[in-house]
Amino acid sequence: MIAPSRASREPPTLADGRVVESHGQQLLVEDGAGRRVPCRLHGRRLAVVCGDEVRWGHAAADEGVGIVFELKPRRATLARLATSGGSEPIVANLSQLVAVVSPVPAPDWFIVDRYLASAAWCSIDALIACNKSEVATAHAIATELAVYAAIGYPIVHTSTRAAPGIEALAARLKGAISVLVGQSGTGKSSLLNALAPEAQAVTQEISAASEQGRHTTTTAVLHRLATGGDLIDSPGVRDYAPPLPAVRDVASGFIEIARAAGGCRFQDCLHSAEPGCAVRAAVADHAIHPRRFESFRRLVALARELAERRPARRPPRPSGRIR
Ligand SMILES: Nc1nc2c(ncn2[C@@H]2O[C@H](COP(=O)(O)OP(=O)(O)O)[C@@H](O)[C@H]2O)c(=O)[nH]1
Ligand SMILES: [Mg+2]
Ligand SMILES: [Zn+2]
Repeated sequence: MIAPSRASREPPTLADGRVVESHGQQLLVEDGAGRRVPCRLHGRRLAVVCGDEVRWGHAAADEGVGIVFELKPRRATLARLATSGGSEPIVANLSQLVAVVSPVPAPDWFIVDRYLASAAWCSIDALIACNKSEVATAHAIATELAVYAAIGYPIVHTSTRAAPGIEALAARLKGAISVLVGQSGTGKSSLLNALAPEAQAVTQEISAASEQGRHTTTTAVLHRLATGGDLIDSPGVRDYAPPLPAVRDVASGFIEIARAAGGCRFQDCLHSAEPGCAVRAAVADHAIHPRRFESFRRLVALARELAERRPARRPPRPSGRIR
C-alpha cells in the first residue's frame, strides 16, 4: 500500500468513470471525455472489474494517478464459479455476449452452452461468432452451428483475413457493450484488432503440438469501436463454469428447453423423470439437440451439488452475482 501523501488527504472532487482495464490495484479508468487515466483503488475492501462504473478523483491537482473511491451498482455481470462455490465477476455492465468459436482449436460446445446460459441468466443478448471462416475445415462445425441457429442465436461468420464478416460483426456490436468470450486461440484478440486497430491486443500462434490456444490475453480490456459500441476482449479459457441459479431456474439458460417446458404436465417439472415431460419428448424427437440437453443436465447436477454444499442459513451475497 502506498502511504497517502499530505496532499491526498484533502477530499478530492469525484467524477463518474468507467474501469476499462483492471490489474488488481492498478486500473485504467475512462473519464467523461473518453480519456484513460491510470488509477488505484482507495482501500483494500474495494474490488473492481472491467466495465465497472465508479466514482473517482485526483488526490491532488498535480498528481497523475487517480483514485477510485466508490463502485456503483452493477448491472449484468459475467462471472465465473469460484472454487469456493461463490461467484467471481469477470466483466460488469454488459449488454451482449459474443461466444467466439473456430474450426481450430475445435470447439468444446459444452463451454459454448455454459456461456450462452450465463448470458441468458443475466438477461443479456448472445450471439456466436464463427471465426477463421476462410480455412478449409470451417465446414466441419457447420452442423453444430445450425443447431444454435435453429434455437435462435444469431451466427456471424468472420475471418480476420477478410472484410465482409468483420463488417457484419461490427454491425451487431453497434450500440452494445459486448464481451468476446471463448476458448484460447479462437481469435478473440485478432477480432478486436480487426475492429479497433488502435487496440493492438497481443495475439498468439496456436501451439502446433496440442492445437490448443495458449493464453495470451491476461485481463479483460474494454475498447470503444469507431463503428459504434464498446467491445471487451477477455482472456481465453480452457474451461468455464458459471455461477448457477437455483435448480428450478437452470432451464431459463436454455432457450429451447425453457420454450418446450411450457408443454410439461407439471409446472415445476425438472425434466428428469417426471411423467408427461415435453422437454424429454422433444429430445427423443430430436427437436431438442441431445447435447444441449446433456449440457442442461450437467448444470442441473452442478446446481444441486452447490445447493447442498451451501450453508442454508447464510444470506445471499448482493451485487455482481448472477441470480
Ligand atoms: N486462419 C485464421 N487465423 C486466425 C484468424 N483470426 C485469428 N487467427 C489466428 O489464431 C491465433 C489465435 O488468435 P488470438 O487472437 O490470439 O486468439 P484468442 O486467444 O482467442 O485471443 C493467431 O495465430 C491468429 O493469427 C482468422 O480469421 N483466420
Ligand atoms: Mg486473446
Ligand atoms: Zn419437463
